[in-house]
Amino acid sequence: MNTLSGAEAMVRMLELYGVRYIFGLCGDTSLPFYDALARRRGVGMRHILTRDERSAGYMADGYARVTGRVGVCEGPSGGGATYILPGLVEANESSISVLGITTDISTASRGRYVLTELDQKSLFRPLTKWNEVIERSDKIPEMVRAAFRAMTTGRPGAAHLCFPFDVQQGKVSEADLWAQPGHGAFPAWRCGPDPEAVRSAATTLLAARQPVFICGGGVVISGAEAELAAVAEALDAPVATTISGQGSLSENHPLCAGVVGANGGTPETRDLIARADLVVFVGCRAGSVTTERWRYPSRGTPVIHIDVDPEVLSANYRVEAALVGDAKLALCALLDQLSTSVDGRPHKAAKLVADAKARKFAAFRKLADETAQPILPERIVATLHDVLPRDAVVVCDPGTPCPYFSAYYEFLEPGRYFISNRAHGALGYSMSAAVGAHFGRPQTRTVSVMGDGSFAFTAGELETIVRLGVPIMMVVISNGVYGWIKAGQRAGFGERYFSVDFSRTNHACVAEAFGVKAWHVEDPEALKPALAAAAEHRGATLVDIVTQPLHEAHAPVSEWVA
Ligand SMILES: Cc1ncc(C[n+]2csc(CCOP(=O)(O)OP(=O)(O)O)c2C)c(N)n1
Repeated sequence: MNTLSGAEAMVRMLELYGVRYIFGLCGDTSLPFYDALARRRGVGMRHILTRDERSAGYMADGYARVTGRVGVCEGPSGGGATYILPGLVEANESSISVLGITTDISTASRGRYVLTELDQKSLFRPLTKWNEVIERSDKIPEMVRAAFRAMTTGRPGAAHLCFPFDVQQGKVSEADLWAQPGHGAFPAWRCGPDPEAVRSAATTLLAARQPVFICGGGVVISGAEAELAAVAEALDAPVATTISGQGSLSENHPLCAGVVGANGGTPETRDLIARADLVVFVGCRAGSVTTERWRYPSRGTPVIHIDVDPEVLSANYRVEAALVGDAKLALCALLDQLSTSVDGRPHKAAKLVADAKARKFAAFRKLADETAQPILPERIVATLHDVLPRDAVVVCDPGTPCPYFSAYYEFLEPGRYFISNRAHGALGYSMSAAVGAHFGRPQTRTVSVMGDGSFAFTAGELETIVRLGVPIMMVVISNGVYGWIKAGQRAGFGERYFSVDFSRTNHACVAEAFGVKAWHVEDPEALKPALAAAAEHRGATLVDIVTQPLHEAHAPVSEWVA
């Protein structure tokens, strides 16, 4: 019988699942695992060494979002485990398949006050879809299979595997190493909805005069963009999206109404929802931001809801029809049902959408053309749209970037071109997620847009970017303030500004010190040349832009508190 060490078996299992990159940071409890990785150098996975385990988690997340493949990150026991956690939580709540491996002290040393000892299983229990400690080396293959099965089937999510030191050193039979085909990518083993629910949904839809779709992240995760377009066209229905749902339909499709909700929605897009006599939520939780605290649509509006997770359906709205299943299969089934009954419906939705967008973009354009100083966020969005290729991947942090890009940046291709960490919105996500996205789609221009608050959370990864030659473009919206919170103090707390301002940093100088080519821009006329040069440069770039703070801006935000 051929045997391998536990660490070798783990590496081989990940390879069998098609894992090409593993993002992580070293530690003493990881030494056998690193040695096994070292011995597969050049043949197996590539290890991407990060400067913070949080970043490793976010890189795995960004990689998974653009590829649809499981992202993998790793970190050591104790502090490493606590630091990798934010990446797993965000992925889990955003329905993205990310595996986090934390190494651990030996099982035999537990309870003896060994440095770094921590109950890692309990730490991850409420925050992951699947979570186990591997207690014995011979269990490694089946544990890895269980983790991949859980991450990729049903509602995708994150898994945590705790990998103790002695388990890494034990023996595993080579004959036990096999992977379930199809579980390296998500969603796997798709399930379709009850045909009776599909018939009921079709009848309700055909009786509606002005149905509107609101799509969440589930459409792009499921790859249901073509099916969505076909159903919307058959029904002549506008399609709005949540922030995560951007890319469900190309922004230049005549039925694409853009983002709705408190963060990125505008009065014009809200109006389309207010007029609807039926709303269809697809792969969307109908949460507080999307619905502006359940006001748009109003509670009385009839709702059809499609989601892979039955817990989501009817959580916030009473539903006329509940389609439990994968978005692609559900829309396909709906299309089949509709195609037998749709007959010459009046084509008025495209005009409604075009009018709403014309009004929204007229107001935007006026601000984008202003040459005020500090530079307006509108000008940054418009200029980036001008200089970036249409297939650029844009990763946005909370603060100014997320609502502004959601409202006004037009993604002209259907699919995953926009990424933001909408589950928990932790500052400092976008730089690392952009690195991961670059590894997933290396031929594409990947851009991270962050506030100066976010920059300070993640600046250490500039070293990773330079060391590995990752050619991402970074944009820092520099306003010297936690702007989102200051805007909240202005809107709801009598402008009693408290503990939100910080001093301005020259982020271009910081980036240059790491070896990144950088520009510092204060003059609105200098913005386009700097962004264009950064977009064209072949290596990593950073453009630091002194920007109007959010509390003074015309932000597309109707509520500052979620
Ligand atoms: C880790 C974390 N801590 C706190 C918050 C709360 N928060 C949301 S937006 C924001 C301000 C963001 O500031 P900055 O990155 O400078 O962007 P700006 O709002 O100024 O554009 C804060 C503190 C958060 N989202 N994440």
